[in-house]
Amino acid sequence: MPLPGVVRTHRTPPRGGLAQIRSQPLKIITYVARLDKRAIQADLEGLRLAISMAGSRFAYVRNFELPDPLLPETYMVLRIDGHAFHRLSADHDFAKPNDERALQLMDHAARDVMNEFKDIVLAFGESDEYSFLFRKSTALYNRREAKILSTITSLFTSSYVFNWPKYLPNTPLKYCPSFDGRIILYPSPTIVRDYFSWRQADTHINNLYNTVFWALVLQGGQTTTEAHATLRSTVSSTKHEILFSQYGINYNDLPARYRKGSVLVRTEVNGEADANATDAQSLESPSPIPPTATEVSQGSKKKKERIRTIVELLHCDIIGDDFWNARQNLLAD
Ligand SMILES: Nc1nc2c(ncn2[C@@H]2O[C@H](COP(=O)(O)OP(=O)(O)O)[C@@H](O)[C@H]2O)c(=O)[nH]1
Ligand SMILES: [Mg+2]
Repeated sequence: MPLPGVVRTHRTPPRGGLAQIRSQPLKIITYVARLDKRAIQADLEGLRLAISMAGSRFAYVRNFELPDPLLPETYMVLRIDGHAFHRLSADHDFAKPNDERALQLMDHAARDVMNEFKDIVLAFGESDEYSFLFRKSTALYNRREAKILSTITSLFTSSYVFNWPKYLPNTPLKYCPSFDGRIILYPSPTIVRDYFSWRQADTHINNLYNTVFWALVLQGGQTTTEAHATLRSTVSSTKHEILFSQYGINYNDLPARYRKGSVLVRTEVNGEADANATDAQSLESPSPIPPTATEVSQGSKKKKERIRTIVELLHCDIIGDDFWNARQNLLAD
């Protein structure tokens, strides 16, 4: 299609030919101007036609974009997991069995997600994974699954990469880490609790196994194959015994972060409290992130008390009742 405004000459040339043009330049300019306007109108018509064709002929492709709403009134848990972190941890010399710096980096990325998405009420992390619980009635992105999942997984990943140098300053990233993500819906508070119990039990089982395994290899001089064979079919108490009697390690003295994983919850602090200090201490981070505070005005207009909500990092038991009883809001509507 010609560009709007292109002047089409020779369609109705001025009578008198070139001589006329030379003798009456003003008239010719008027003629050209008129011709120009007609061309613009014609081209605009063509453009309108093309646009309406795009609307009618091509727009049907949108019908292939199917809605993907998550069931309302259900608890939503989003879990991300590092892709091929067995390899990534080896390629970047993570300490075995637990790399404090790498775990702190995971906590940092999870905190960034919680600071951005206020409908997340709880997060739990271990190893290369993090689970996020949304409040039951969340209407985030109209509960569109792909939108929620892709946005949060990508925010977590970009925070992980962005903050990597703060936690592992002497270990340049060799390639791009990535995380997969899934959303699981749970119909009842009991199942939500069981989900988080499952993840924390997994943390304990893995950590106990990995701690003994690497003691056998790094201190005991066994090959990895031998260490696996040593541990095959052993129960928990035997692993504790090997650790204590052969390596002088009391499992319960290991850092709570390794044994219990990381728990992120929102905690209210009043305006007088030093929210940053609380946050920094709990984060145990080399460069703590200032918390994004949700400020709520309370009381009369004259005297406003500020309630701030900070994301607090804990390494506590979440299988028993105490944690949940103290935070009834987590499973409320
Ligand atoms: N050395 C070390 N490895 C870790 C640490 N955290 C995670 N990993 C590795 O990451 C893996 C995570 O498990 P999984 O997701 O099943 O494996 P993936 O499929 O390779 O990501 C573990 O098996 C470890 O190899 C850590 O702190 N130190
Ligand atoms: Mg993984």
